[in-house]
Amino acid sequence: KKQNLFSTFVRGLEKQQTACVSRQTVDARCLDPNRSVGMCAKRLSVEGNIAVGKSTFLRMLSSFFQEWSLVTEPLQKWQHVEDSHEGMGNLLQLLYDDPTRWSYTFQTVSCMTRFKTQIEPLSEQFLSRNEAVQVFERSIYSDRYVFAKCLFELGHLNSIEWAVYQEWHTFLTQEFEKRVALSGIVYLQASPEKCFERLQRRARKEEKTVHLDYLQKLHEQHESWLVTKTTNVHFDHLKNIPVLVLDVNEDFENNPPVGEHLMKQVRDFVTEF
Ligand code: UDP
Ligand code: D5M
Ligand code: MG
Repeated sequence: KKQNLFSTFVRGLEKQQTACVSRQTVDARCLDPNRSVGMCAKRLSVEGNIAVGKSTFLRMLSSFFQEWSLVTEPLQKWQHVEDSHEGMGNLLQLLYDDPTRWSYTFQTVSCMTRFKTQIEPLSEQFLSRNEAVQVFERSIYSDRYVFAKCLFELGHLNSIEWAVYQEWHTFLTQEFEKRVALSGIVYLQASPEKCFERLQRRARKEEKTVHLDYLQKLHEQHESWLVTKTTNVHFDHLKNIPVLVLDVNEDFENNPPVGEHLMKQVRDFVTEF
């Protein structure tokens, strides 16, 4: 079953690659030898712990920067995975109910859906703008350097699953390197306690069993990857990527001056590259 998922995934990627290559031939900005293929737009990911406020932040970006393209996390796809026997399966629920059984499967599906969204071709109309900016909620990189790594360290991925995962993640990321590369990362940083408070307020049914200590572990993974940079990353384009760290402990959703200040920081960050 895992193998089937994987071959469907690779076939899907191949189809999308053909579509994007033909689109790129008509986009003059992509033909500029100084702009690498797939980097026709400035591409950012918004990273951060569960319930820190990423989706809220993307909604705010979409109202401040109406021309930008915002791509939210494909969460609904994980909640409705086709199951030929049972109809639909909720992989997020399965993951939290039995992480040791489902972590590897979850990583294949979450990474596959993120790959698909990251390599999705952009419309010519969008690319022809003076400033084409695309923002993703998380990325194939946080999948690996935050979640998969954390689940391995917690023992929910065994060493064989972790090795297999890393092998295909490296292979696909290298194959699609320019198409999945990002120009920058915005890291929404808050204490695990603040995230836990927001997680409880949001009360997503699958996340009832998420405890503070899991958020603490994920927080440490984000800090090692994006702040202290002690995580060993395997891709050159990711090693020196600009990172904007935004402290979002203070409520920005219901506090316009705080929200506006964050938006301005993103605006300045984007104009830097
Ligand atoms: N939230 C909040 N204040 C903020 C940002 C978010 O109260 O400044 C709330 C938001 O309304 C939601 C919860 O925190 O109930 C989690 O936010 P979101 O779903 O955006 O987090 P994500 O998991 O996407 O990071
Ligand atoms: O993230 C949505 C939910 O999905 C949250 O419960 C974390 C979970 N998630 C996202 N990516 C992964 C990976 N790769 N492994 C395990 N769990 C994951 P939210 O932060 O609420 O937008
Ligand atoms: Mg979200």
